[in-house]
Order: sequence, then C-alpha cells, then structure tokens
Amino acid sequence: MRKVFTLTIIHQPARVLLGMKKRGFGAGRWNGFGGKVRESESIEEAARREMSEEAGIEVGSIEKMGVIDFEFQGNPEILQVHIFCAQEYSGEPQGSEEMRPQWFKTDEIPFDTMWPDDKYWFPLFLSGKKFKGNFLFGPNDVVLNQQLEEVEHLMA
Ligand code: 6OG
Repeated sequence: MRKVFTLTIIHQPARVLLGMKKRGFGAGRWNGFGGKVRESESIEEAARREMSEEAGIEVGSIEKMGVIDFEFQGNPEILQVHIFCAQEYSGEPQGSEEMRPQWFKTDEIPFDTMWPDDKYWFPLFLSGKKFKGNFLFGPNDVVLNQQLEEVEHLMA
C-alpha cells in the first residue's frame, strides 16, 4: 500500500523555514511542513493546505523539487513524499499544535535533529536541482539502503 505525503520548505536566499514537529510521526525532529494528501485534493493543494494549517502562512508559487519513496523494514507500506520549494508567502510563520517554525541559515541546517534521509537530498534541494529516490529504514530509523538521482523533470 502507498500513502502520499507532501513536504514543503520555504527557501529564501541563504535561509530555510523548518518546523520542530511537536507530536506524532517524526516528533522531536526538524522538518519541512506537510502531511497526508486527501482524496479530495491534488498533491499541490495538500501542500498549500498543510503550510497554512501548520505554519499559518499562504504560499505563493510552489515548485516540486523531489519525490522520495520511504519504506520501513518489515512494513509493506510505502510513504511517497512529494517535496516542494516555495519562496514567497503571505502572513507571519506561526506555531501550531503540530509544528514550531524557525528559520535556519542554509549552512546551519540541523541535520542531527532531522530525518536521516535529509542530509542526502537537502544539498540537491538547496542548489535547485530536482531529484527522485527511495530509502529503506531499519531499526532506530537507520538508513539501510538508498538510491537518489537527479532528474530533469518531475511529473506534476
Ligand atoms: P504527518 O504524519 O505529520 O506527516 N515525512 C518525512 N520527511 C522526511 N524528511 N523524511 C522521512 O523519512 C519522512 N517521512 C514522512 C511527510 C508526516 C510528514 O513527515 C514527512 C509529512 O510532511 C521517513 O501528517
């Protein structure tokens, strides 16, 4: 079974907006903003909705930068995460029940407190490259296997 998620990162010159996940899946880690795509919406609509719900901001144009399939050993479910970049937004980033937003300089990304896959794809993301890949996690969220490739285009 496959579940589709969004993950959106505001990227402005020399800084990114991340959020500390306060509860649920990935709690205690910095990450972009996002969640599960509902049946009634497109993936991009979900990305915008989650930015609004979790950080209180409305994003301008957004661009899909990557798609990654995640698998956890012993679990048949595949999490397909669509990673978006946005530069412009309106409103002021605000904390929510789920996330505490904070700006990070692009040379001070807190990889040690992020999902272990992030250090693989973040450099591509920051340099504006598009990518797709897959990761297999083992016990304690260790990366057992991964593939990541740069691509010219991603499907909407
Ligand atoms: P909710 O459960 O909050 O959505 N997500 C991941 N992000 C990274 N960087 N690595 C992973 O490796 C991830 N798995 C899921 C997708 C979960 C949020 O977390 C992201 C969503 O934005 C396993 O609804």
